[in-house]
Amino acid sequence: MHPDLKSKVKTAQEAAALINNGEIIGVSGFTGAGYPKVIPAELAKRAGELKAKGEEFSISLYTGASIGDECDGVLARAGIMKMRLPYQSHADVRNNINKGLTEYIDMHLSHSARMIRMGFVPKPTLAIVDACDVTPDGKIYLTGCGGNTPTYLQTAERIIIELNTHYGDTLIGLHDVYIPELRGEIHIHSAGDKIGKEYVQVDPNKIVAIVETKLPDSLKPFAAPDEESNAIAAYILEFLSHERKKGRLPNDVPYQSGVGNVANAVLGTMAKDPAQAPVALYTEVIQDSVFDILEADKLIIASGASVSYSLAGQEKYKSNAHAKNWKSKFVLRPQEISNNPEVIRRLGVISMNTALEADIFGHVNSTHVNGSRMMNGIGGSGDFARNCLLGFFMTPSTAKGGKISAIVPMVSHTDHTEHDTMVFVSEQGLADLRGLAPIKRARLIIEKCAHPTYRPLLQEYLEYGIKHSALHTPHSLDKAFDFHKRLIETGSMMVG
Ligand code: 0RQ
Repeated sequence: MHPDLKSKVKTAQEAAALINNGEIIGVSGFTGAGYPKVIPAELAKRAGELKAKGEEFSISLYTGASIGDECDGVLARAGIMKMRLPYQSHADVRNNINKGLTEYIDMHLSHSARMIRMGFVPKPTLAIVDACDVTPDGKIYLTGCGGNTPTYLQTAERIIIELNTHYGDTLIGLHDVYIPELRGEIHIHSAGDKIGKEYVQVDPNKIVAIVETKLPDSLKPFAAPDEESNAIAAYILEFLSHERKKGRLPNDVPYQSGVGNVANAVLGTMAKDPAQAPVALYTEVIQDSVFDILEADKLIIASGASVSYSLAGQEKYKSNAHAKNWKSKFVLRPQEISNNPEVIRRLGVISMNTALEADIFGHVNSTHVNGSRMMNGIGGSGDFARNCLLGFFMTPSTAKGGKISAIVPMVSHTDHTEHDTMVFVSEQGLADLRGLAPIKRARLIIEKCAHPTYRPLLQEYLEYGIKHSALHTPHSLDKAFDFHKRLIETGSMMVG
C-alpha cells in the first residue's frame, strides 16, 4: 500500500472513535451487498460506553437500500439510529420504525441521491464505504453495489473506507459510475452501455481512515421455489409468449425483477424454458438466479445496482469471474441510473415486482401492513412500475396461512396507483388490466387472482358498490376496509 494510504490505516475501533454524536452517515450497500461490516459494531460499542456515562449518542443512517445485520441490525439494536433512509428490510430496524424510535423516510430509490445532492434532505457528514481498492490520488473501486455510494462520497465531508479483499479483483471493471447533471441526458441505449468511470473519484484528503477486512456479504441462500412461486412464474412466461405471438412485445426488451423468492423463481424458470430467447437484465438487484441464466447460455448482459448473491453465490461468481469471463456479463450502476425513469422508458423494460396487497381496482400497497405498520419500503418498485413498457405485480393470493387475502376491496395504503399498474399475477392466475375501465378490472382481478375463499366476499363488495355508488369506481367507503377491520378484530380476513 502507498505510504500516504498506509498512514490512514486504522482498526475498526479507532475508526469508530472518529464518529461523532449527531453524524449523518451515508453508507454503501444495496440489498445486502457491499455494506460496511466491521465499523458499525465498534460504533455500537462506543455509543453504549458514552451512553453509560450519561452522554447522548445517535446517528442518521443513509444507505442505497437494505443492508446486512452487521450494519443495520447492529445499529438498530444499539438504539442509536435516529433516522433512516431510503429503504430497509431488517426486522430490528422495522421494529424500531414501528415503535417510533427511528424516523424512516421511505423513498423511490432513484430519487434519493439527487434529493441529497440538491440539499432537499441534509447531506451526509460522513461516508463509510466497502471498497475493493483505493489509490493515493483518490480513486475508490466499489465492491458489490453502486447504490448511492458515489453521491455519499461526493457530498460527505469525511470518508472512511472498509478495504475489503473478499471479492479480490473480480468486481473491478464492473462498475459504471456516472452522476447525472440536473438536466443532463443519460446516454444509455441498451442494457450494457457504459457511460461513466470504473471508480469513484474523491479528494484523497477527505479519506480519514482505512480499515482492512475480508468479510463476505452475509446474504441468506434462497429457498427452493415453492409451488406458488412456480405457478406465478409459469403464468408470467406463458403471458410473455402470448404477447410476443400477438406482436405486442419485442424480443429484445430487458427485464427488471424485484427481490425475493418469487422474483428469483421467475428468472430461474426463464432459464429452464427452452423456448426462452437470451435475455438482458436492466434491473436493480442481481440475484443468484442470474447464474441459471448464465449457465443456460441465455444471458446477454445483467445491469443492476448490486450483485446480491448468497454466500454460495459469491463463491460461485468469484471462481468463474476470470475462468469463464463472467466479469464481462455484468454492469454495476448507481441506483439513480439503474432505476432511472428516462432509461427505463427508453429501453422498454419488462418489470416484475411483488405486492403486499392489491385492490380490485388495481391499486397496490407494497409497504404498509394494515395501512400503518411499515414492512420494508417502496424500494425501486415505483421507479419501474411507472416507467416500464410492461409491468407485473405478483403476489401469492393469501398470506399467513390463508388468514390474509392479498386482494382486498381497497388497499390500506397506496404505493402504486391504478395508473401505474398493468398485469396482476397470483398462483390462481393472471389478470391483464390494460385498457380496462375500473368495473371490468375488478371483475377480472377477482376472477383470476383472488383466492377462492375470498372471491365471494370481493364479488359481494363489488356488487354492493355497483348498486349504491357512482358507477366509475364503485367503492363503498362504509365497507371498504371490512377485510382489514376483521383482521384486526379476529386475526383473520375470513368471515366466521
Ligand atoms: O411474512 O416474513 O413473517 O413470513 O410479508 O412476504 O410472500 O415472503 O414475499 O419476501 O417477496 O416480500 C411486498 C414485502 C413481499 C417485498 C414484499 C407477509 C408474509 C411474509 C414477506 P413473514 P413473502 P417477499 C425490488 C423492488 C417492496 C419493494 C419492492 C417488498 C412477508 O417484495 O418489500 O418491490 N416489496 N422493491 O406473510 C400482512 C399482507 C401480506 C403480509 C405478505 N397482505 N399483510 N403480511 N405478508 N402479504 C427491491 C428493491 O427495491 C431493493
